[in-house]
Amino acid sequence: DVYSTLKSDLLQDPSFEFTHESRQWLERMLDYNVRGGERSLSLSDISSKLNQLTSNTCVLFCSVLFCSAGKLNRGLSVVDSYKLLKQGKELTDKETFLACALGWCIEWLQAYFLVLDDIMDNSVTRRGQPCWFRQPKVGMIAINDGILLRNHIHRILKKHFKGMPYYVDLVDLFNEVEFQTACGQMIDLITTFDGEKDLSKYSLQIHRRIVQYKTAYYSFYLPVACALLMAGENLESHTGVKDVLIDMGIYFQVQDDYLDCFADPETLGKIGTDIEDFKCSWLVVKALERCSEEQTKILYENYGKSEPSNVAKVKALYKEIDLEAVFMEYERESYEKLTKLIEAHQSKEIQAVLKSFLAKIYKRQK
Ligand code: GPP
Ligand code: MG
Ligand code: MG
Ligand code: MG
Repeated sequence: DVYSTLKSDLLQDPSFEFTHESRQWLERMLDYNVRGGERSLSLSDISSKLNQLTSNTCVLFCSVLFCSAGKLNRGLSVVDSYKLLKQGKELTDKETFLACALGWCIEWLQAYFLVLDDIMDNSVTRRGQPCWFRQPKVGMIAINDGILLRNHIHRILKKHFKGMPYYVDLVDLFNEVEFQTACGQMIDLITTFDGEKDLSKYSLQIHRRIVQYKTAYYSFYLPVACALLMAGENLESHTGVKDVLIDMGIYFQVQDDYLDCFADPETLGKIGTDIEDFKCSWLVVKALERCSEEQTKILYENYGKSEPSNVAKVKALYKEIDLEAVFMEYERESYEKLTKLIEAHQSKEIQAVLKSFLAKIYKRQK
């Protein structure tokens, strides 16, 4: 419901004279990228489709609906965190609306990043559907759509939060986090494309720096920071929380790197491109640590090439040195470390927020 309200506000924005065509474009673009494809069908569309199907195809159709939607983890975390910070007190309708609206602002931010990231990474699918720029009639218009998605965040904030005492802090928070993410994306890209393809420059330290900036701030710190501001807290007095969230974000991106190679693209909703793109992925860093001289040679010869035969050789090598087991061990250790850090925190409410976050991502498959 909140998504529909926000979308309809944006489609009636008085600062622009919409035509039928431009309104239609925007609506399709939002449903495709913010909601993620088929899930944006109305309930009556869905039930009329289901009526036409046999039971097997019905199950298939439902799983397609499920796969093509975003998980909304980041957005829902704002609402969950705010509830926990309110210590289980019933939220008013207004508070619920505002927490959901902030959650959607993060989903808008994510849509903006993904539309552009997919162009930069030359990706094929996202959330079980073709990347937006690969849609016929879209192409590089997707760049401007990304810019619009970015602007929508501030239109939503202005419309619904302008009178709030924390409005300036909220705007500043979104700007700071966007800046940090763009810097992370910059180092992800320049590490990959800087001159000769040279694997010897890749290390765990460089990987950590990239993922801290490109993923952790907007995916983990931002939702909790939004909830804290709404609850009237000062962000400066919560630096300990920030540190745990950044570590959690790093663990989350290591999972993303692992899934890029090892997950079933049907489940993941996207086809991995890290090997072809010569990315400084956690997997290649770990492989470099563990390879014999012979195996290192294979990695150097095949990493960063788009031919399927080269990619297959890298994947076979990853299996040979059992990177899956290395990842499982990393996952177990990270979970333990993060749990200890969380339990060291003095506030029980904040502990609950952080634990619910960790539970959502531990051993995720998509
Ligand atoms: C995830 O990297 C990082 C982002 C989506 C941030 C993009 C930032 C911009 C300023 C555009 P990734 O490429 O590993 O994600 P995925 O695997 O989902 O493509
Ligand atoms: Mg990327
Ligand atoms: Mg990408
Ligand atoms: Mg990735």
